Amino acid sequence: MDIRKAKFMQGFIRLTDDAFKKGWHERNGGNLSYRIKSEEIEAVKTELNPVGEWFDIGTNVPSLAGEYFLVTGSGKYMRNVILAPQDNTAIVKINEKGEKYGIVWGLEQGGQPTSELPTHLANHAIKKDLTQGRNRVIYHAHPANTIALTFVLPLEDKIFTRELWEMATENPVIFPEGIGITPWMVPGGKAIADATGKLMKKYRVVIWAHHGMFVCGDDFDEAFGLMDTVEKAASIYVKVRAMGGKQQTISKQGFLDLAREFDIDLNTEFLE
Ligand code: 2HA
Ligand code: ZN
Repeated sequence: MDIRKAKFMQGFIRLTDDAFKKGWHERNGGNLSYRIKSEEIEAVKTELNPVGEWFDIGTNVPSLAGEYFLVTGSGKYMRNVILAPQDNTAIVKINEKGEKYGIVWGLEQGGQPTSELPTHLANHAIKKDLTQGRNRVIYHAHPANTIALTFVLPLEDKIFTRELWEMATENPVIFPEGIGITPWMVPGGKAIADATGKLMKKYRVVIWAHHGMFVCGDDFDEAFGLMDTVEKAASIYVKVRAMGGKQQTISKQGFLDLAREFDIDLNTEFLE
């Protein structure tokens, strides 16, 4: 089967195209990865090349040994994925120690997987374990309102979570565990991967100050929906601040009632 026609590729492409149109991916900003199911890789096996060269991941992910990932390419543009996935994405295989990757498909005009590969794979390893294998998508974008908030709010999980919960009644249902924030860090390496991974053990959304956001999901809809929800909340917050600030909001009791009615495990630490 032509890999470009595979359902997982179609889902991947739809996310990149929708997300570009949302304005979250200027130039080569952002990146996406998907942990391919064994039956999906089996169906396209004849299209894959043998690994030519093994490259260091830059972090250790033994629990991902032997797994295949579809990832965006470093320096490639999200808006071009739909036109030529074979040039702008790659399928990589992880070696048996979880220390190296090899390219088995894509990047036909040359290139490497996303510069944020260490963060993507570290997060995949954490989420695969925490969800008994259900989580398959890790996604990074540069949505403007969320980034704007990191210049005006204290960089604390509790403050971001509470403000963004307040901005839309159903937000606590969508991210009941809250949101993690890292201080500004140099992108692309093990340090930011470790910092993000630490937060991803508790949350499904991590904001990188003055840079962007990482989310995860069992599928493309969940990951895209989570990014969209947080960014929409941030856009409401920006409007509220621009109109002179909150005059009223949802009460602590309101959140507790919501949690009870919707039967969600709300992180009540953030209500204090
Ligand atoms: O340019 O977004 O964080 C890709 C990125 C790096
Ligand atoms: Zn980025």
